[in-house]
Amino acid sequence: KLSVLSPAGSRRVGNSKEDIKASFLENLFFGIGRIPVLTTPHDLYTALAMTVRDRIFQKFVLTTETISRQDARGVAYLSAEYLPGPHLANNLLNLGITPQTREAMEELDIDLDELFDIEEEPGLGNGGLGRLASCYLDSLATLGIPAIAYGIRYEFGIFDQMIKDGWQVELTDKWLHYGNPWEVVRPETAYEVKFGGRTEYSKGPDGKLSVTWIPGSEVKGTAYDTPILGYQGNGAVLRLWRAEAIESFDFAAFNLGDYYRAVEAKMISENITKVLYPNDQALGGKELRLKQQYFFVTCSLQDIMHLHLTQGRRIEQLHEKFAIQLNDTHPAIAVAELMRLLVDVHQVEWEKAWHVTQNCFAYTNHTLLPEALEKWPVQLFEKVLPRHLEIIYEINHRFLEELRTRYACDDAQIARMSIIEESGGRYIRMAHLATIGSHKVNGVSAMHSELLKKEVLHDFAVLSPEKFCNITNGITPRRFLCICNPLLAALIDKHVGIDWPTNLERLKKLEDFADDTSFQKEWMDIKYKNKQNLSSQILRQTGIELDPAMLFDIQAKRIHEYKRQHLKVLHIISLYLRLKKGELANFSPCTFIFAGKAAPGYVMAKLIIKLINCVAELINRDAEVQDQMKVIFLPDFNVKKAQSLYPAADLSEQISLAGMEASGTGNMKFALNGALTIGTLDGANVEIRQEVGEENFFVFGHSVEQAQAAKSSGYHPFDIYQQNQLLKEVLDFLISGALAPEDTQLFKPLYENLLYQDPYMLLADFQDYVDCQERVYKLWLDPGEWTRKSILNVARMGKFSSDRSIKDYSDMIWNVKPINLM
Ligand code: 26Q
Repeated sequence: KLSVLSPAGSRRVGNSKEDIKASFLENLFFGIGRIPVLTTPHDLYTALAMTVRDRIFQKFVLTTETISRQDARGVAYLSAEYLPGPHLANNLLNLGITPQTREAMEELDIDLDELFDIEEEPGLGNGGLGRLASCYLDSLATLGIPAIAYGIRYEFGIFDQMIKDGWQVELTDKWLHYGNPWEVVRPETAYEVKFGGRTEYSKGPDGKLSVTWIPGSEVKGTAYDTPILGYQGNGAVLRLWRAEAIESFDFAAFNLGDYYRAVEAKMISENITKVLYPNDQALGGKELRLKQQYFFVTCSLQDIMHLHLTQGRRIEQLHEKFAIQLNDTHPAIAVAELMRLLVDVHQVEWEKAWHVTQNCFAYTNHTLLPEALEKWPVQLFEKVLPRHLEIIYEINHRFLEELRTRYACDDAQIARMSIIEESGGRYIRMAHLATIGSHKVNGVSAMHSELLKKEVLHDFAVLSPEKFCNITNGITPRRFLCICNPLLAALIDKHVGIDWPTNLERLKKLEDFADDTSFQKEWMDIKYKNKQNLSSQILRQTGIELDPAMLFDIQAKRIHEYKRQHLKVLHIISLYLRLKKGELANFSPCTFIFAGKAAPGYVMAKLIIKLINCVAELINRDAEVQDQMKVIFLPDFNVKKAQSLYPAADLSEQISLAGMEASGTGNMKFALNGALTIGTLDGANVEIRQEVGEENFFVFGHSVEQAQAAKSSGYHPFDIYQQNQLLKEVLDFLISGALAPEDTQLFKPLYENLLYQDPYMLLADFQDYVDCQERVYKLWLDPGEWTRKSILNVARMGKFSSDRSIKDYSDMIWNVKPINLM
């Protein structure tokens, strides 16, 4: 008899200033239960979050209702990582109630921006891949495509970064410390997860062989739901799994009456979702990581099957109702797990099950780096997932048989394509499992998708070319323009109308104003204000004062050798040395800002952070260059910090060695906020340059082909060092003692790596980079021309909306459509 509540007119979901104020006060009283004098700023934040949550739930319940009524085909997005960023501002924007909420708070003497500042963001990812998943969920919700995003509710997300003495120090993330008002726990939505043990074969009464997996241990995964509201309308859900102990899971211990060991094992079982692995380009092989992956995959697949079956459908039709996307290989065990659930649990025949599996899954690859391709030692697999190893062997056996008979492949090719790597230890190649088990495989930029077919998955692409496609990454313009750059968003509203956040191609209209000097003036003023705003944040955080009139040159991303933050450092040192010698003729005063975390075990990346801070220390203290340059390392880069960096950038650094960055998405966020890009022909840079026009993009460096040619004909960085006077001076400066007087050898490892190996070819690109920067400084001297290019960049970024990406996925891979809100 319960029908969906539609509390129209109810204060609890009313959208007027008065309604919001009334429910805020109610939540403060009934939801927090504090007397006024004891109310903390955090209480105010929570009360407002509760106020917003009520309004989200109203919309959310309606969307869910519509989806189930229409029996629509939907998407299940499987990702080990999400980086949603702060929820409050985003939800206010999507509900369309930011202005009246601000006023309601003002009437209570509360500054809404201060409440925004209080929110701890969920750091449930490392970087690009996790943030992409969140942009995609935002677009799925906005477009009204039925979607559930599945993942892991890490108790400790990505570490907080502090800088001590110039070195990165990691602190544990405590995002749940004050509770999380945005999620609801669903204790009745929980599934059992088995690990280890062995398999047993038995013949049933019908003579069929059936397999039983007798686990060594078992845990339970409980669902935690966060409703994700789309812009002005629909909703999707982020369902994260938390590992919990179940009674009697350590059978052996219980039978022996070893109570203490059983309790200890209980604690161990809850470890599975304790912490996010902070590596962004895999350093795999860890048992707990494999358990995390399997844990969230089986919970998600069991949940999908449950949803499917409770709608009264047959299990053999699963692929007709669900498209399941694998965000990289982290959830690739899903291929074997779905086969197990279908064959062992639901007694579906192998061939039928395989048809369902292949038609459900599609796989997105995010990397070409060989060291980042996930592979698991067979032994470890056998220990943790014995039944899955058998299933993978069977999948592989059938696949290799087909290669032999249908495609007449030779042994060498069969060895190359096998799921099992046999040379030098036996490993399971997760990319092969994902590719074989999917009906589509995509790369994340045009260039990356081509390289994927040419290199990493070449054999597969030759045999099944129709399986491969490209879907260039995108970013949500709601968070990365409306929220982070309200002044620019308002200016755009005024000149192109208000529907650009969901039709980003509308920005084209800005081209009409690119030459308009009064528009240029407004554009510059906004950039200046955004730079002022960032400067005051940096002053608060680092004590360093910046001049917003300087060119703000920013590189913000994970610290990685392939991303070449140290190339930027070499360039800064070169400028400094030339300035000191009075050799720098046309230079524009510059503030160089770095931000990003290094994986805690990545020694070279941490040394690069130390190097940046040593260079900053030297330059910022040198009175002679005070008006010319400043260097900042902004600690603890996360989504919130990112939102104040992008709008303040004049120049965006996208300088990875060509062929290394699958796509990049920071490149898009900077350009959408009016930064010009200096970049290599790598990842999505290629497409950004194509869109904004070659004349509005600073390109430099070796192309992929040139880099490969240089490497195969024998790359000798030492020769370049000897031949380039400036470069030699810069590199020698690293070990001169000027940077680290107390330890002159500190940067020797970096120095030697560059001179004798230089795997990412910094030396090969150095001079071209320096020359290209000179062109940047020359343009900066002409503010009108710079601004014209900045406007054109924004105007031509339409392609990079994640709405476009999601439409591409929907048409090319998922075959799904928006629900009908009728
Ligand atoms: C795997 C196994 C064990 C431990 C950690 C991992 C792991 C975790 C995260 C491996 C990789 C990642 C993240 C990768 C990532 O962020 N890749 C980036 O994805 C972006 C979105 O497609 C691209 O724009 C970037 O170019 C790509 O580097």
